[in-house]
Amino acid sequence: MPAYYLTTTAINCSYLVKTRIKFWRWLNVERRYYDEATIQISNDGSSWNSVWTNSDSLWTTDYSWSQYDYDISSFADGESTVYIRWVMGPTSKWNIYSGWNIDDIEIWGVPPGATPIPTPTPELTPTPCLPSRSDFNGDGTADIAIFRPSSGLWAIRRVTRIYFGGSSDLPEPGDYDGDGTADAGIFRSGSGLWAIRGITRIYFGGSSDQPIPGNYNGGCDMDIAVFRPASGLWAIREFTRIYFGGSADSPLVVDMDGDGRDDPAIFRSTSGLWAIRGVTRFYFGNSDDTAIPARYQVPTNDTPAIFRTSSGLWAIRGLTRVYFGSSSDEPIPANYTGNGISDPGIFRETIGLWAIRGISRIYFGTRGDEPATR
Ligand SMILES: [Ca+2]
Ligand SMILES: [Ca+2]
Ligand SMILES: [Ca+2]
Ligand SMILES: [Ca+2]
Repeated sequence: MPAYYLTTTAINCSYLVKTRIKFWRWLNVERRYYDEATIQISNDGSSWNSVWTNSDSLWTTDYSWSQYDYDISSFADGESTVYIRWVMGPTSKWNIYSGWNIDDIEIWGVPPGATPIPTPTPELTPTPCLPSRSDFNGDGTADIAIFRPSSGLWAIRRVTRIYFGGSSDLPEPGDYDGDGTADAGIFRSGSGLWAIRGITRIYFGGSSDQPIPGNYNGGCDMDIAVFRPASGLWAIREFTRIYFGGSADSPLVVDMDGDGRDDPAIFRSTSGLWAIRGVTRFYFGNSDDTAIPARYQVPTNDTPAIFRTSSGLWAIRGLTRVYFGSSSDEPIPANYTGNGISDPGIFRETIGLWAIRGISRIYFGTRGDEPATR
């Protein structure tokens, strides 16, 4: 049998050190000369390094499940893309055994700067899982993408062009099934339809609601949710219904405490109030401003920020103030480079310009298009 591969999606370890992989195994193979069983690691999905390989002198004969634990720090620490694969083969055609059986795969690590790990009972934290909003090909970067309501076109730069949805729909991309790639999805406010391409069609919410998908309940998947300004209702599908904020507020979907779950939040531009439910309240910005929180400082937490349309100011709380863009632009901070950090970027719909600060200026899309990058 030739080699077969079981490969993970890209795992973001950019905020970890002392990274390890743990899993349970039940493996039976001949010695390596006849049957090869290996675990490999890669930062790009094409160049692979060995983590473990079976013995060339002894057969591997598991007779029960056992947990194994390997140090992958030399390839994983601080890396935004880490792929791991289990390889079965090539094998001989004689003496057929069970091969790999694996279960309960976990990535462990510690944040840099934490106190040294005590032994023999290390304090380890699992990697938070962050569903991508607009990484349509799963390579770790937010992709530049537009939705054209007139035809339902989704054009995703260097990835694909598909038709999904139409003129009465809002583009709501995100990884709704948690497989590591963002999915094209739309919300049709007239009927409350959510259609996620290849995954689901359901009705949730109605014509007075704003779509606010996010990852509220943890896991790796985006959760369907709506905000109803008149009553301040947050309805999060298969999770909860709460009241927070009201008609004067812009709903924000943010994870400022970095626990891997988005929290309901509002920006009240009349007073500059930010209220993050159960986390904090503070004042930042004013009535000229649009709230644009994103992961400007670390990959695991959103940082408050505003875009001042009149002047093109980006004010990122506790970090910086820069001028980028103007009143004809839509601010779109996103992880354009794949390091997990959001870079300021703008889409100028009138001419189809995408300008990513310090990185690139390209033309993609045209008048009437809506950006589908998040
Ligand atoms: Ca991508
Ligand atoms: Ca997906
Ligand atoms: Ca979720
Ligand atoms: Ca949170």
